[in-house]
Amino acid sequence: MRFGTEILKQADFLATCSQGSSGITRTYLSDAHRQAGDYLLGLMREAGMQAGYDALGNVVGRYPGLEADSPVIVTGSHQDSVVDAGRYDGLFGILSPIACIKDLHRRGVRLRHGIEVIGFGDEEGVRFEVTMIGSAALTGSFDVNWLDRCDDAGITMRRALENFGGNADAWQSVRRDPGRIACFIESHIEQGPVLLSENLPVGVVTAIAGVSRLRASVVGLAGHAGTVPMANRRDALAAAAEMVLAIERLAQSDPSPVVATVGKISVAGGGAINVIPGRVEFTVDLRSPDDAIRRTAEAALTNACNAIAAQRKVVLEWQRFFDLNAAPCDPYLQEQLASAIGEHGVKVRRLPSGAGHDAMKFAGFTPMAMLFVRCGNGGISHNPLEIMTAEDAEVATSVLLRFLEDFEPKSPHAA
Ligand code: HGY
Ligand code: MN
Ligand code: MN
Repeated sequence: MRFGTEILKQADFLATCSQGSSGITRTYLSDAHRQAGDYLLGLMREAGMQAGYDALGNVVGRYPGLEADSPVIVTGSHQDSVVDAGRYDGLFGILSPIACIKDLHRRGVRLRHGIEVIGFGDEEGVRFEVTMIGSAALTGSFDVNWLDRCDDAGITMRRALENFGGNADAWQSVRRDPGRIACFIESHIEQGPVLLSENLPVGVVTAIAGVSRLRASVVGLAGHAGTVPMANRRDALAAAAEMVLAIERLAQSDPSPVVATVGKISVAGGGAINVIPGRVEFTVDLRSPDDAIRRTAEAALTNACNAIAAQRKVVLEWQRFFDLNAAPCDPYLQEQLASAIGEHGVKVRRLPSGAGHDAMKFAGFTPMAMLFVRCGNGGISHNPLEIMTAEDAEVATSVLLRFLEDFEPKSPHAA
């Protein structure tokens, strides 16, 4: 194999770049981020690229093309992870293009267009609860207020950047001119069961689901667990629990493809075994490939929770802190990916992405496309059981290389 075995070995090393005592967790601007970033820079330089960190800690590698003033192909994915993650989410989309360029460099081949590979420092949003920081900065939607957001230890993003060796004040230098970019393409594990169930190694993404993220704060009345009669309680956790189940029921009953997840819930101060919880916060992650359906679902779930709050006499406040519309993938690029797949004798399967990706930030900024690669274990992801094979890594990387080698920007006159 030209690529697959090596890529999985590299992913195995990157899995050791982790914080905490067990599992894989690599958050933005952490020591683990630095360790993984340094390793990726080494791979990029070995592949003949000029490589370094940008002001926000993204890893950037460049492989110049024959035509210096032609727009570049940008590819890549995120190097951060969720808590207790798998080892391929994001990273495959950085390692695969590096392997492509290493192959071109070995053969002494330069393509017409330059290629830029980016390892985005944050996509999951674990540390500062804003996601896709790197791709947002590249495409002009970075919010300077994010620099003042604190992590759980009270460290601001600004301070974390200084500690990392970044430069918070130079965040605008990360922004790209869309006129200098021919397209953005991201390779990523599917994180779902479709390719696995149809026994296909790769697929072409048609669109990425839109996502709303909300934080609910439920305020009741703390009290003595032993003395307050049940009928007199305004128990914030019991109210939140009823809301969580109502959200699940609404998403389950919605005939359209809506998914809703309450991923975090906490009692203020951590709670105590003998105190009726007075204040609870929980998050909602709501997704649909159709933005109108997502908006309707969001109204339905907030109304249902507001009704529960009224009935239980607790105060419920909502804060929507993240909202990204569904991102269609460029049809022309989908065609180019499809022909690269066809040339490998693989049936072309088009499918939507339920998971969010950095590629979303490029929609409307530059033509964007995604290549999915099969993952095993039922397609599980955001879980240490996430798995892929060297054979599939091989096919996906070979398809990406063919896409890069054959890339022709869509002519302005093309239909
Ligand atoms: O949440 C997502 O869909 C992505 O993994 N950040
Ligand atoms: Mn992820
Ligand atoms: Mn990902």
